[in-house]
Amino acid sequence: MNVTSEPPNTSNELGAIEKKTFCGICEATCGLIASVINDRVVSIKPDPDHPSSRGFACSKGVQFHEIAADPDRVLYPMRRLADGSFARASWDEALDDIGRRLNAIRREHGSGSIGVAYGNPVAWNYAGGIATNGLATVLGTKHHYSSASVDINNYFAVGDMLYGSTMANPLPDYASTDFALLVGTNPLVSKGSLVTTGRIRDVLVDIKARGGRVVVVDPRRTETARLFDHVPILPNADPWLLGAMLRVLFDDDLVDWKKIREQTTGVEQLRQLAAKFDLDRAARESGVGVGTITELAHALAAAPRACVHGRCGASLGQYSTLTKFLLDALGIVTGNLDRRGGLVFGEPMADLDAVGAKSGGFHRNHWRTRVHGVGELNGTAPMACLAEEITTPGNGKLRALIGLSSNLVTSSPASTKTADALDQLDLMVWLDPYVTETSKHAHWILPPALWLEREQMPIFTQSQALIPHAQWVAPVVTPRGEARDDAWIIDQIARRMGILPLPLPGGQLLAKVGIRIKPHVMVDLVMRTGKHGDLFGLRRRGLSRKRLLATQGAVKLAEQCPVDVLKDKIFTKDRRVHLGQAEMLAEVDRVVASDAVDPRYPLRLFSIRELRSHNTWMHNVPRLMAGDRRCHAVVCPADATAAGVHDRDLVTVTSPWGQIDVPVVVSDEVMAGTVGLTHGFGHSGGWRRAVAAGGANYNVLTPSDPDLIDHPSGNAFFNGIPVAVTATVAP
Ligand SMILES: Nc1nc2c(c(=O)[nH]1)N[C@H]1C(S)=C(S)[C@@H](COP(=O)(O)OP(=O)(O)OC[C@H]3O[C@@H](n4cnc5c(=O)[nH]c(N)nc54)[C@H](O)[C@@H]3O)O[C@H]1N2
Ligand SMILES: Nc1nc2c(c(=O)[nH]1)N[C@H]1C(S)=C(S)[C@@H](COP(=O)(O)OP(=O)(O)OC[C@H]3O[C@@H](n4cnc5c(=O)[nH]c(N)nc54)[C@H](O)[C@@H]3O)O[C@H]1N2
Ligand code: SF4
Ligand SMILES: [Mo]
Repeated sequence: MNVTSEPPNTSNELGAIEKKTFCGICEATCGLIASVINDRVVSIKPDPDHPSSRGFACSKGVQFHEIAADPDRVLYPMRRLADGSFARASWDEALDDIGRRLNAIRREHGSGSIGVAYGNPVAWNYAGGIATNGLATVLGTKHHYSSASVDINNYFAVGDMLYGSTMANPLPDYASTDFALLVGTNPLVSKGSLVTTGRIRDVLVDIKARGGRVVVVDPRRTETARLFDHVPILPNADPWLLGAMLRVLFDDDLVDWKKIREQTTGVEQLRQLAAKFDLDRAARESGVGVGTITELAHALAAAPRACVHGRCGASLGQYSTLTKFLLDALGIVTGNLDRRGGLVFGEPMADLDAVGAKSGGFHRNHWRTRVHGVGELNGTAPMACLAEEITTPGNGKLRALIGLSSNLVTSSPASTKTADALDQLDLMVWLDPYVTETSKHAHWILPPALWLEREQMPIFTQSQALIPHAQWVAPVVTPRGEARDDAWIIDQIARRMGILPLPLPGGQLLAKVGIRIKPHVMVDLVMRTGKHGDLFGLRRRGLSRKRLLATQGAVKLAEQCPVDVLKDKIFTKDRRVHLGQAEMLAEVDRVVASDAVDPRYPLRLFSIRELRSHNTWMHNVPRLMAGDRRCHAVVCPADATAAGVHDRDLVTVTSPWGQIDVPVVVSDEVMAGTVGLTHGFGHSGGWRRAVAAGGANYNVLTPSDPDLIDHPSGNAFFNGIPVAVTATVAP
């Protein structure tokens, strides 16, 4: 790997300065070139030289300057008035008031009554994320809520069980595989998740082009499923399919005993777990026939190099840790772990995951939540528990909440309950560029800089890139108005409490003598002393923040992820993969004992993502909302007839936990017995176009009862919600 400094930012024919950066919206983390005139981004285009995205960017990335310039954007600290409206204040007024109130709450109720919450965009905000984690760590609070618990907690739990660290997670080596089994992921739209590769459509199409096979297991004939072999499945039934496949592998002696002996322990327990899946019942429960289950297992075993990958469809059912465990188990027992074209481990620019794993920074079940005793994961409690922690009286009740980049009223379970609970907080401070259905509940909304306006390194996606690369970029433009870095805002709030928000042992002591270590120093230190680092000058062409900031674009670290590295990449004491997991056996027993369908709610609901939406927050951009874009449900013709509804009708979707009205599309792209629903809609607050887009909030229909979410990880239960669809009766 070479780092060479190219000439700094170049200017184009219009006199605009061109600056290379990377997109901070989704996990593809595409390389971009922003054209800047007078400190304003006027256009964004893909970077053809980026080693991963190679000239690709989607409509969201190249429109992002419209968000930065959005007239509805919050640009100043805003105080909520008695009538619910917001009035501009100065930073000093805001921070002094927040500090005073936090200190009063702390004196009276202790640090444990103060909480933090963050959502998805923190994954592209290394400094903001470190500062917020630091604040929670130093406060020693259990009230630490992360969107990982509505997304990927099941991955963390499986990492902990199989590989000895919540952060250890193998990646599907798409570029060299012969067979890819995709379960509950739609990369043509999402651009990939928990795997980072630019041009993912091309990467997958290439598998087929070189004679390989891609199988897509999904209740909907998605954009991805249309290109490959589609296996429709009922939502929330993945453990049945995957468990039955595992059973076939053992029963038909298709497993790779040599690799199992080399790499793992506990295979006998895994075999016993698989034996609990009856094939005929699996077929009934999942809607996938015994013939298909058997054929898939045989194909997976027969492929010279095969990989498996699951995402939201496999992560947001009721037994999501078991689902992910079974998926990995399929890859492992067929000998595909740590093999080219199989499941491989990433090569990050700064191996924070390894440092965290070795220093005990990542864990599971070290403590339990106050109200329902749900186990923590990486020091965080599930979003599903947030409302009850606010509303349940007693010691340790959550009284003050500081949140950033989270629209949890829309993105977390039991939205109505959550929204009501927020109003009971003594103090709510929210860092968000918009007055959203969440931030509108806050006493203070503080204006964050957006990713074009802050320094960035890809803290989250660096360890999951299939083409390992390094990039660290300076802000492209200065923040608009009085917006400030999230990290700066958190630091200022913490200062008012006499805290340095850094999750570093010894950090507080140093701060007391005036040495305040900043997040970039921490990450730079890990990078410089790591495999690709400059070792403070000892390695002449190695990485450092300074050198990367001076470099235009990204630096390729390797052509592909390494193989034969298992012992360096996992953290179990014996450096083996632990297949024998009593907790998973217990989960299988729960699945096997699960109830039959309640006839009042005969259909199963699942979530749909769209290309021009991003979770809950891209509905205010005119060009992304062009055309007839609406929140909608999708049912198949037979289910529509049974419910007496027609294409474009307004329908009422009812679950045991809530009810919403949405327009319906009748289409055979969804499997019979299921209802697809776009999520992330139903806005209120000050983002006018998003509010005007209408629609309803999916998560009004989802439960927060801790018994109903995934037990081992606390991950939310969104897909497979029992529902009924009826024609909406006019009021
Ligand atoms: N029913 C259902 N619910 C789901 C899902 C599903 O599939 N179905 N998916 C889940 C998943 S995977 C996720 S990740 C979550 C996502 O949901 P959230 O975690 O809530 O994240 P987003 O909706 O992406 O954005 C949250 C907020 O961040 C603000 N924001 C954007 N950039 C910045 C920034 O730089 N700084 C600050 N301070 N704020 C910023 C935006 O204005 C927005 O209000 O939703 C989950 N909810
Ligand atoms: N355009 C766009 N891109 C995004 C996002 C976005 O909102 N818009 N969000 C980003 C985020 S935060 C994330 S986490 C990723 C998610 O990345 P993905 O998981 O790849 O994206 P989804 O579109 O949610 O794909 C999940 C698929 O699972 C299917 N599914 C639902 N329930 C089940 C089930 O029970 N079993 C199975 N087998 N399948 C099921 C759905 O039909 C859907 O096709 O995308 C990221 N990228
Ligand atoms: S695919 Fe994702 S990372 Fe790439 S430009 Fe679009 S939103 Fe940004
Ligand atoms: Mo996500």
